[in-house]
Amino acid sequence: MGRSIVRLFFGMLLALAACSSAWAAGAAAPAWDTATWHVGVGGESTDHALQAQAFLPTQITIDEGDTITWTTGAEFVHTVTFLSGGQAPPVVRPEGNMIIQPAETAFPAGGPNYDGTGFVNSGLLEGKGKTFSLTFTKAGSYDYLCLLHPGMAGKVLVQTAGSAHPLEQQQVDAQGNAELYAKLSQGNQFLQSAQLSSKANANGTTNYTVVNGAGGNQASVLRFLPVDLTVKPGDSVTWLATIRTRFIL
Ligand SMILES: [Cu+2]
Repeated sequence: MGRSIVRLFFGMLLALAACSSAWAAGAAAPAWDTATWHVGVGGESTDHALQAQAFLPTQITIDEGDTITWTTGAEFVHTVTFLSGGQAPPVVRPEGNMIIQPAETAFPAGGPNYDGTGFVNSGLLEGKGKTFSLTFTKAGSYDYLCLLHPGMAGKVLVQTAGSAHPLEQQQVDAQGNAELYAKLSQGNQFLQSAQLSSKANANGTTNYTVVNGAGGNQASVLRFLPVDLTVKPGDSVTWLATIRTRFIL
């Protein structure tokens, strides 16, 4: 028993030696190391009320040949989309008596490599833990966005291959967490400062205004504000939309 384990161990050593000599012969060693980076897509409070509609962190610096994997952090829906100077496709489009979502918005397009040109889209990333990866093959500064949420934009700075990274992944994560905290705090301020507005009618009834959420630019509240409202028979409620979305024709 003991001897067979020893034999197995030496067998593995021999196999390793064979592999490394093949490597030394120059089979497939890359000229430099490439890295895979992680960026967050959105985040939320545990009750989903506060949403950060942002890439976390908003900006990242990588090298040519590196890959970014974006991962969603909220039970929400976002896209990771590079327009390369082109027009954003509509989120929805009327067709006959229906409203449809165009395939170019909903489904993945382009990738897995990006050289700064063309339309590259993750498609709808719905729910937490969804991923999208892209490898950057050319140095440059590239803007990207979420097709669904105005103001949800990010930037990738790609340095020439082999350049020193200004931040390591741990620092990128810390930056992303700080940005997430700031946006959720802003959302919480919207929630806490929500005021009930009402006006008295001549007949003695009251008209209340309930706001459909608040915020909308990277930080928002997905709740009717106020959350609870007590009215009397005869009173009326007006719901007021305040959050900007691209769900328009
Ligand atoms: Cu989004």
